[in-house]
Amino acid sequence: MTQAAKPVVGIHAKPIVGIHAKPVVGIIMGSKSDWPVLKHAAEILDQLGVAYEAKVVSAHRTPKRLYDYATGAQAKGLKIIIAGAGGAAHLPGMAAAMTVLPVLGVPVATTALQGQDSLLSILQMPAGVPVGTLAIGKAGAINAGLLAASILALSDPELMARVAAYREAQTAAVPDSPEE
Ligand code: RP5
Repeated sequence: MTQAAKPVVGIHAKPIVGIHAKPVVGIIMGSKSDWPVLKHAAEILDQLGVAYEAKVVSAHRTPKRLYDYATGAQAKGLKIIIAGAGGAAHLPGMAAAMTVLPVLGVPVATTALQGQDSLLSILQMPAGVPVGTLAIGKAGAINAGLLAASILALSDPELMARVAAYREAQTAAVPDSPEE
């Protein structure tokens, strides 16, 4: 029997005309304890109106769940996987090994080595199976969401406009003076 991954959150899609109702981004994480970091990717996708799903998929604790998720991702309509993990952090690389979808890896800081272990583990993929590696922690999760949206926007002009508007709002929010 297939070991189904229990969703942490379901399918989030803001009612913006033209977006996909089905998840196109799969956010996976090695542990529920990674969610405080990975939720920042989810929040960006919410803001940009990109439908996603988020699941706990551990490479070492639930290897069959990972196999089923990665091998089935393309067929169920996912376009990009964001994979976050801490420690040895083999989840992004293992997921990438089992799908040709782009995999964006987010290193999660754990207490022992502050995420440098995860960063190097995710980053140093041998040639042939890429993982697009983001920064450690919250910044990496936010950028994974933004990068996923930019990739999807290549074939979705309305999403491209929303990504551009996000950037413009960000620029407009930067004060001239630190005392403003
Ligand atoms: C990794 O081990 C997870 O990605 C998490 O970052 C880390 C610790 O997991 P827990 O012990 O908190 O479940 O697999």
